[in-house]
Amino acid sequence: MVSNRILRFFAIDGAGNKEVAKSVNLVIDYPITVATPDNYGTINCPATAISGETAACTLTPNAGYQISSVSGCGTGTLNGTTYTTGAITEACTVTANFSLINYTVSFESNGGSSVISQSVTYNSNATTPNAPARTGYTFAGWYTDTALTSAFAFTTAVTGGTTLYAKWTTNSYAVSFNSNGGSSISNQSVAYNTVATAPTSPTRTGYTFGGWYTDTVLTSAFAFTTAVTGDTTLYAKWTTNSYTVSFNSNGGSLISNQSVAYNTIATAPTAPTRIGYIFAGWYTDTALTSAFAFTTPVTADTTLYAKWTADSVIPVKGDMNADSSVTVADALIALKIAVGLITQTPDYLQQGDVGPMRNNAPTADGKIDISDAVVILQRAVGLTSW
Ligand SMILES: [Ca+2]
Ligand SMILES: [Ca+2]
Repeated sequence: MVSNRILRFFAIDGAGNKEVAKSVNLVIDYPITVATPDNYGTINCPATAISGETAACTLTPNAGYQISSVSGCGTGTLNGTTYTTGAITEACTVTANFSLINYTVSFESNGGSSVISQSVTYNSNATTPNAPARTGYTFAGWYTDTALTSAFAFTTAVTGGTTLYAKWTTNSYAVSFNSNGGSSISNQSVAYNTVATAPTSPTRTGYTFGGWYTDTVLTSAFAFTTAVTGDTTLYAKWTTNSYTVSFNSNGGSLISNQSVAYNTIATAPTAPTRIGYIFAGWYTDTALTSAFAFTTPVTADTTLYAKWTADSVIPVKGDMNADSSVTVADALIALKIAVGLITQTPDYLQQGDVGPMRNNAPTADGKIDISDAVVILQRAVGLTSW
């Protein structure tokens, strides 16, 4: 609204008549002054304003400051940095105050535990927060870029809104191998959540490798497809080898094989028998020069050889078990040979071929059959003699 004063000029003649000759609008300009008491910014207003009109002023805060209040020259309005005064009807002053801006420093943990953002006054420092945590990773500092190439220094003054990004390095874990007496296996360094490589199986004399376990009592087998998430010790399992000890009787009675665990001892068997010979021990060589001691631990498949010395006593016919007498037991052996339960040997043939009876006399016929068993039985019970 304009409320200018109107100046009118009059002319008066000699008769006193007056006549309006001219009227002029007088425009009143009022001066506008500005005030920034805290000096944290400036105001730029028109120097004057026509009475009744408004004026637009531009406010410019210093770096890091913002407009906190502005008033004067009527009831003005602030829109952005432009302050529009009210209708000016007198000389007036526009006064502005400024305040420091607080900027938010926020933290993007990139998979780690969250970090609370900070409100930091312009040109002051953010506080170094406690390092975030992330399983399997080690915190490696805050960066100002998502590519993690520009490290942020907390001694750097904050001059704007800031987002910091956490950098992480993947932890590596040691996978070590306890061979439990076997050949040693090198440790492996394995990145978090990746797998170890199954090593070449260790070896151990007398034992067979039975896999890797995660526990000392060997109950939990380890799968090398399992991702490693911490230092890991694996334990080798072993099964004891068994070895066969076999006995070559060298013509004597058969002796059963023995299965003997590595590094334990075989059991000395009942001595074999051989018609016309006396057993003289077991040997490890066919030449019968190295006697075997049954106190010696077995560490491999072993064959033992019987040594025999000739018996000076002439064996009695019909004595099949070489005990120097003819009994029912001898007849039974002959019977078993006759029916195939026992293999006929030259010794058995020599001792046992006493039948059949011919002309009431024992008569060898080159084989052992039922008749021989009968004749030996007759001799055993005293029905015949020789
Ligand atoms: Ca006998
Ligand atoms: Ca016969």
